Amino acid sequence: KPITIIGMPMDLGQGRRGVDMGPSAIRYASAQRLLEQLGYEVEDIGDLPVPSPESIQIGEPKLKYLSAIRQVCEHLADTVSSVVERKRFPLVFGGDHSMSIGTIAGVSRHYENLGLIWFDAHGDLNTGETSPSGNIHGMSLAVSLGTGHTDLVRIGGYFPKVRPEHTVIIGARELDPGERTLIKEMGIKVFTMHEIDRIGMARVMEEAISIVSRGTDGVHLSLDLDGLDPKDAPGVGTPVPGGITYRESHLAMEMLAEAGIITSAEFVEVNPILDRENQTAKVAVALIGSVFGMKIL
Ligand code: DIR
Ligand code: MN
Ligand code: MN
Ligand code: MN
Repeated sequence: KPITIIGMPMDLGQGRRGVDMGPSAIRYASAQRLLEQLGYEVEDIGDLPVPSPESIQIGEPKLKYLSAIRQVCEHLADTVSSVVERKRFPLVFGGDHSMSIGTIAGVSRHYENLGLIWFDAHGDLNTGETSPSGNIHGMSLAVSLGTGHTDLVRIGGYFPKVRPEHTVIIGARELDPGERTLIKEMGIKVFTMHEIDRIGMARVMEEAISIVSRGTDGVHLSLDLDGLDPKDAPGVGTPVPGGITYRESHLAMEMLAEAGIITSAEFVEVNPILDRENQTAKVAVALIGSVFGMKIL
């Protein structure tokens, strides 16, 4: 399937500068060339506009930049949706994780039941009420499941975008109290670092693939680079030690490629200002290669 790259220089959903340069960093690491070498037809439609935080009001401290995030996510949803309509694979480069509200709103429109893989150190399951930070990048999974501020939940004009039984989280190791409650209430399957240590990434992915493909007609991969260990992916705004290794993350992507289930993907939270020699964007590109079928032999 032909691929369309979309850049989302979103940085309003979190507190550190530089993540708006994530799409440039991923492009600089030669994402398009790698995909073309793998035999794909690739177009890059550039970056969507995002206002700089200096130019707008922060608004309500429990939901920082709510109104601007809603607007840019509506725009991203329409853009992603038109890519799917054109029978192309949407591959979105971020940008902080609040952008997923838009990506998923655009994709889910085209599927009866969308499966979702949330690869992250965090749950992103806060609401304005439970969030310790007021940062919307920590709320985007909750919003996609239909929980949170109505301006966000209704992006794209419908909700929820995904159901908890079609969602898995992989790599979690830092969850807030309200997020744990929501996981229990909704019955979301979470493969924490404990499960990855205990049963290994191969079995985790077998189980994850079976959950997200059961009763679904498409699967979105939302990969937060902070899911990886900060030793392998230092260029992220909220690093948490004890994460998924470079090899484990490749195995996960290779197993997704073999399963052939992924219908859209986004790689988020790459922050080149906090990085070392663009290492994190390079890891993102290597993982993109694996999801799209790159093999060692
Ligand atoms: C924290 C951090 N749970 C919050 N979340 C992050 O602010 O809601 N998500 N960093 O990626
Ligand atoms: Mn995240
Ligand atoms: Mn739908
Ligand atoms: Mn995270």
